[in-house]
Amino acid sequence: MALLEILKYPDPRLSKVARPVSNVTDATVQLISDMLETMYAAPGVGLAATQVGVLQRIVVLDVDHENPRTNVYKLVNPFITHSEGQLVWEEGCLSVVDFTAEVRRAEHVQVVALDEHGKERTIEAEGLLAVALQHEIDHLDGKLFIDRISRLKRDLYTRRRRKMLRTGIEPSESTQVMI
Ligand code: GNR
Ligand code: NI
Repeated sequence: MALLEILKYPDPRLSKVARPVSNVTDATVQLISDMLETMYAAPGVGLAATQVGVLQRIVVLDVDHENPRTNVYKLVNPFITHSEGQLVWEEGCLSVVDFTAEVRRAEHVQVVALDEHGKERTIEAEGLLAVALQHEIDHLDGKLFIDRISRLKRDLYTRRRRKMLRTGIEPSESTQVMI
């Protein structure tokens, strides 16, 4: 069991496309276990392998933190097979610190993936699970939720983040833009 380091924007590794897992091995099972520990410790409702610097198509999710570990998804090579409707959800990301924004996504998705035994599974999702699945699969394709908001909002965030990294000082509340 190990906690993994979560990469933060603007780490260039977050923009890489992850490769499919060809065989689900003991190493895959170990990575999934470490990713789950890291996700719960953060805490977050999902985590993609890309966020811990592993460019393999692996995602873990648990959107029910009231009853942790009862509805855990361990997904290998997940892909969206059907999506329907639209919604707008206020998203955050463990790799995008101190920022949330509304993002438009599909309302319902069907996702097919392998589980930790290499068995194919189909998931029908709506609400937060649907949003989180789309958010995590985006990570595997090198995309962050800030790539899905207006350029104005993204630029305000990326400038604030770069300034923070340069100076080590958080801008005051009044200059923070959380829209
Ligand atoms: O913990 C998380 N919460 C969240 C809230 C709304 C939309 C997406 C997410 S995913 C995020 C964890 C994360 O960054 N996963 O990649
Ligand atoms: Ni994220």
